Amino acid sequence: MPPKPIKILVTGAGGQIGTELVRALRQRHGRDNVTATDVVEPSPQAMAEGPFALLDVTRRADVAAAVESRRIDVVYHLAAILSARGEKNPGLAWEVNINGTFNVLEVAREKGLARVFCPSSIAVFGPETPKENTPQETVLRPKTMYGLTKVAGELLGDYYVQKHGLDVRGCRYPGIISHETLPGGGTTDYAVAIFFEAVKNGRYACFLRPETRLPMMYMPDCLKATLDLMEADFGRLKHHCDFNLASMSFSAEELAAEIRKHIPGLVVAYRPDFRQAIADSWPRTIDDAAAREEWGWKPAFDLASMTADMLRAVSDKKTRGLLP
Ligand code: NAD
Ligand code: AKB
Repeated sequence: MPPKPIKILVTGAGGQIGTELVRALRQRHGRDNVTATDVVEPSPQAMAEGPFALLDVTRRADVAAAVESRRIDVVYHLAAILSARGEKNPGLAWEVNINGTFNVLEVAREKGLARVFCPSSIAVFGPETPKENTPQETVLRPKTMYGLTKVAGELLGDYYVQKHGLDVRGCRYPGIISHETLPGGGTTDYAVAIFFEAVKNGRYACFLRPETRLPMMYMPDCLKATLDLMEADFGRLKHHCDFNLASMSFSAEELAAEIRKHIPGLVVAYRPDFRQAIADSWPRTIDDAAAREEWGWKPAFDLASMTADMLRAVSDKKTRGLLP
């Protein structure tokens, strides 16, 4: 008998990471074994790619019903309100990030799910954290609502591992750079927007100062990290929900200079807004030795290869008339 297929549910699947993670999971596990869910309906194209259900993670009974009716084994819980949007609406960030995550973990415990993925973020760090080579174990005193909900999410996930024997895993993603779905209201979003504006108009107004350096990662590495962590041998993991994860770090002006190697005329103006204070509170570089040791993490892309690939993909969208 062939092994029973794993049934997967993804929350927040219409977002920047979810759109591409759902595709990667469907390639691995089969189209109909991966249900994408979100509080908003996706594009008709995404709808046509496989099963979708509307699901608000703040409604625990609905989460339980979706898991039950679709006989779900594994949840990738991506629904969240990110840093900049969270500062504009802290109540919503609390509701979705804290109560939504609690609901997903409670349902996972009640239904005896095999595994849950709850991503965290470099937003768990704050101004008192060492900024260079930020250690795995360090001060977690973030100054944003998003950051504090992510600290709580890590602690909650670890609590379910220790207290209930639930297999919960997560890593602290840096800013994710991608070209399929635009980011949903974070502080690192400039590093995506600059590519689209460079290709469309040859100019970009950046909301961070030129010297602001942040940890970033290209989407193919983000997907690889997620899948590798979820497929790692549980017995090898000493950490569970809080793995530091690194790939590249660059400042806004270094990114602009790299893009200028391909688009020499790019003009960038710097007009810092409220997101500057958030960026200033985050690390510049990350020590991800625990992820490397415990599940073999190794990124493939650096600034030069990511930039070349992003420009190829965004220019291709322009040629096909698909730019947003
Ligand atoms: P995103 O903002 O692009 O997508 C989040 C999705 O959640 C959206 O589609 C939104 O509609 C949905 N959502 C919001 N409220 C909901 C609710 N009540 N119920 C169900 N869905 C709801 O976010 P993303 O960038 O794809 O991030 C996914 C996860 O990765 C989040 O946990 C985020 O904190 C984490 N993360 C992302 C980054 C990044 O740079 N993208 C970096 C660090 C961590
Ligand atoms: C944000 O900027 O809020 C996210 C993140 C780093 O968590 N991209």
